[in-house]
Amino acid sequence: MSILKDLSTRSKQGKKSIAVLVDPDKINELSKLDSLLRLAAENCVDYFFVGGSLVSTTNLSAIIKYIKRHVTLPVVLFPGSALQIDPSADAILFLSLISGRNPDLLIGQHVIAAPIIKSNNLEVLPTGYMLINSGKTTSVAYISNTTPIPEDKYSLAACTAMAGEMLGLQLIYLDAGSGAEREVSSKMINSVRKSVSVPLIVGGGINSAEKATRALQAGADLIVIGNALEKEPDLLIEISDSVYEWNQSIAS
Ligand code: 1GP
Repeated sequence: MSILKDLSTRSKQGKKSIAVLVDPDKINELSKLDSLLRLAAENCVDYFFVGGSLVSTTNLSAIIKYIKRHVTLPVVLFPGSALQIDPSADAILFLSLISGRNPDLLIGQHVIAAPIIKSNNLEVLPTGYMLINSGKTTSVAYISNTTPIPEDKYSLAACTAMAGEMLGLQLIYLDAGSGAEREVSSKMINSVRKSVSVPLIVGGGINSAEKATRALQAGADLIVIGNALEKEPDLLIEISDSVYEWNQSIAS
């Protein structure tokens, strides 16, 4: 099944998913991934996301191949630019940064990327990408040269997501930015959740099982965890247990 179909089906059933984010710049040796890969295989992780707002190393392809060699989970590109396209992944988040007004990230990079993506087998996941203010300036806000949506402007975020859905985007990703001081609030997630019916991805600053659970309760379908696992890989066990319990309660 395609990743998009799988996510939509799970979302309609109320089932939650987890993506582990790997930032290539943080991986100076592939073996650094070993404990995370083992934990992902042993727990209920659904996807690996690979990418970053600024990737300055050339190991993207090697990392994707290494992940695919060790686990059977789909690898999804989470690119900061058209430079981060790699055919060894399974899919690409085709991100339009709809919270910002930088034309290059609304449509420009996409024009450059389109023929490259078309010439290989990557599944395209058209995604409305929305940055939410989370405290101090994040790398993604700085590099994208966009202003995140203020964290208390719930209807602004809801209308942005609505417009994205009306434009045909099939996923909405609310991101506080990697390592954010404050994760996206429950109220913000909830107001966006109520405004669209496409699956909702939430990430940035989720560094405890409590925060992960709060995001799921507020309406996130897929939570993305990166930074926190670099410091504490075992956190994945706790988060995965909460997601597992949630999904079991839906099944029964
Ligand atoms: C960032 O949503 C992702 O774009 C994940 O954020 O690294 O803070 O988990 P963290």
